[in-house]
Amino acid sequence: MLKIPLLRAAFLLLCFLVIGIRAADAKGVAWLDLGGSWRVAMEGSDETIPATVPGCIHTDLMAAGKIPDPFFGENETLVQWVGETNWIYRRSFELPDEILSRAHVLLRCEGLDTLATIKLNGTEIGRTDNMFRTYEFDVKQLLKPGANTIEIKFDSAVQFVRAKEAQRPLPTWTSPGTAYIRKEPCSFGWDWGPTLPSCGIWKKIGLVSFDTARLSDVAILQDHSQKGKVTLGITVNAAPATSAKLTAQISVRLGTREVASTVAALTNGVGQADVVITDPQLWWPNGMGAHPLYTVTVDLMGEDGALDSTTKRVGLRTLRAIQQTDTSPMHFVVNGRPFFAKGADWIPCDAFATRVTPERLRRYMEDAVAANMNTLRLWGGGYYEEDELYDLCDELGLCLWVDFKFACSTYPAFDPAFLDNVRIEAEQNVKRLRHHASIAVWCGNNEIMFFRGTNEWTDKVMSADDYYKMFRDTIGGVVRRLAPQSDYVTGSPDCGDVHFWEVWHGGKPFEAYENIHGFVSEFGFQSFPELKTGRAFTRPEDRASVDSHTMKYHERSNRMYLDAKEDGSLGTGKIMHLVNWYFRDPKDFDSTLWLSQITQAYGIEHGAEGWRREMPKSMGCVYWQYNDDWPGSSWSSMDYFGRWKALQYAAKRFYAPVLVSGVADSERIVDLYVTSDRMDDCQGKLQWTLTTVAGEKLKSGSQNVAIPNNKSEMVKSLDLHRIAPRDDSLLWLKLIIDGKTVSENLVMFAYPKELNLLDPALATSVSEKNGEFRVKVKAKHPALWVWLELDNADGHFSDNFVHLNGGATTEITVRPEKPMTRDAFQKALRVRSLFDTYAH
Ligand code: BMA
Repeated sequence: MLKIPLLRAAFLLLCFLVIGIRAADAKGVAWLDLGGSWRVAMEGSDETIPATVPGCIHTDLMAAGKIPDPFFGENETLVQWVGETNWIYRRSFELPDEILSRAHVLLRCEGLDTLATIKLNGTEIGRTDNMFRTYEFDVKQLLKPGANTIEIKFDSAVQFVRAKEAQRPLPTWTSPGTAYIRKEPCSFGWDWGPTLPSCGIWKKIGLVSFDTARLSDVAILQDHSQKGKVTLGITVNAAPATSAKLTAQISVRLGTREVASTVAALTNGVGQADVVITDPQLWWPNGMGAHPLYTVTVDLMGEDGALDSTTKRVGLRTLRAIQQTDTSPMHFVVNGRPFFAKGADWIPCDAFATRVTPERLRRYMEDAVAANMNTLRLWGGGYYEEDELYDLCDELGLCLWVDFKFACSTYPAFDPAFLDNVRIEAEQNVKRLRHHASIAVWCGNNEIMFFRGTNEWTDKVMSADDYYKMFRDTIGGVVRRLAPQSDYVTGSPDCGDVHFWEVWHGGKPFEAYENIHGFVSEFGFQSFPELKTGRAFTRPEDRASVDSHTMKYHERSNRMYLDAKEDGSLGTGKIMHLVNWYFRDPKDFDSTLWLSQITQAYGIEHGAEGWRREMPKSMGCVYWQYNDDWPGSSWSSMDYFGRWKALQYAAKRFYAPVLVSGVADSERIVDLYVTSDRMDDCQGKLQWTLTTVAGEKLKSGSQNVAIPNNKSEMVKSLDLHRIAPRDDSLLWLKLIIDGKTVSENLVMFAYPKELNLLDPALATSVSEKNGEFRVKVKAKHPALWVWLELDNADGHFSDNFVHLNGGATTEITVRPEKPMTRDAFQKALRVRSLFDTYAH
């Protein structure tokens, strides 16, 4: 008798180890994970290779040595056949009895990319066509005890869209026909990323089994109308609807302390309860306060005990996106307080989404906070991000502008089946994400308003009717119904936000930013990545110049536009045009890369400081773009490897909670501004020093300033006409609060290229403490954009690209990514400034 249970236990243990079954737990819902090792083959071929699930065909082929790394050189071109091919994923699995013995057994696929045909034990159970949806199939009757097989065939998305486009072309700026499929738009290529449309099981897959019912949805609304308390209105849904007596036990915790609890009875699968939280700890964006999160646990109880359980973390806040009116720009309001949105536009951080780890996401989000951002816009051409990203933004106080995944194209809203597919996609993602404190606004699409015509579709536009049917009624309807406390806008820039592209696409200089105002949700300028990143995708000969074929191949701008040049020379030319507009000729390849970054930082700072200065006339600055999905030249402030470009350091300064800045007119009258995003009023001391370019002091002064909260004010006007030669003076600004320098800035009266800088003779000294290095840099003469770099090593730099007055010293802390001896550090350290990028 003893033998059988022992064998059973051994079998179950084996199942656990082999396929990661989470055995039927106390809560009553069991999950048999079908991720892990699969095999994949080209349709029609007997040759299989190992596959990893979740994963995608490109990473499987790379791991098997069947294709080269598409990110290197021009390999992307060589692997285009992968997207043209149909692929079949297969595995077998052992089925433990307790899965099969349950009343309900479902195959749950949280992400299939994209045109999938699923077979279980040889029988087709369904077809899917939307990578953004979760699909479930009732498979109880098809499963058998012991060995079972599952097979998922993915048809080529590239061939599918080609055929659709041939039937009826859709006006677009992107790859023709790709709007016909609900698949990550930018996987077909974008003006910053490669064309690598993949396929595969890109999210979790497994069997869900349960008896009576399980939780199908939990919705949480917040009522802040009464002082001293917040009421959570919680609606619990269970499925299937059953006659069994069900209740939901609801508990709310702050940290480990339970702050409220209640029980709701369910009728026809629905229960509702209010939970009152007294002395609520409010959630605030980064820079405005803390970001406490309350954990709401819902236990679904049947007559015999627990059936299912879920937790959701919520932040107690109201967060609104107020649309533009005649008198005020679009702006965010948190807990009744309007605030200036400071941030950048997020794109997928890898062309292969399945390679993105929670650790990588954490780093990006922490780096946004380190750059004093409070907002990220999750742009519409990527995919709906994983829960981890939203969790991080909740924890860190980053407000999210969430685009639905539609961008730069018309979509077949004339097809009812397509609209229905979109509706379900929107419902599922809104339900999954709506509780996150970080979500400030939902937005139907990116830039499709530019394709909105009048009555009819033409070869250039979609009908206004279809536009509104899809973005206002279908998607907007879902948000209004499922997330009624969130604001929704049909598109960006549909709601009075601004996408300003006259500098990059229009070829104007950075001063053009002065002509626009409001909530600027896109504007940007490209730069080259630094040499270490360049080495990751080029051969030595490609690094002879930024005009080498491979360097241009990794610059994608303007391919999407009419003036496209396939070889990337247009984008590279645009970078160099403004480098030369503001700076002198860089002396070599490496200097060109860095000088392009300095140019980018100089330009974006010009826009950002201007909009912050004029708040509340402008209330948002979200630059394009935060990150990259492959190594190359782009608008990003952090490259594919997460290396900070000069712009990211500049952002840290121009997004500082309190900013000092100056605007000079052609007569050298300089208006000095202090802009505060703080919650409280404070006092500060403003210091200013006028020097020659050689560092000789011409004049200086200081004054105490009262700094009101959430306000920007001009605090002083200096008339330097007589004493400041236009191209031979620099005005150094410093703002001190409570004895601490909170903001420093530099006003120039001429373009940097007009300044005859002297060799600053930078002197460096290094000290080490606990693996961190303190680097002191002293300049003999004014040094602009002083930066540290580690050869062949990465590290975290407390600051970089700083301006140093003659005789001044700065101290930068460097934490190498991998431990380094002091000797190795000193050998790897390079300290340079603008002066070093020119030939002398
Ligand atoms: C914007 C974006 C993107 C694009 C970027 C740069 O309009 O919405 O589609 O990558 O410009 O051109």
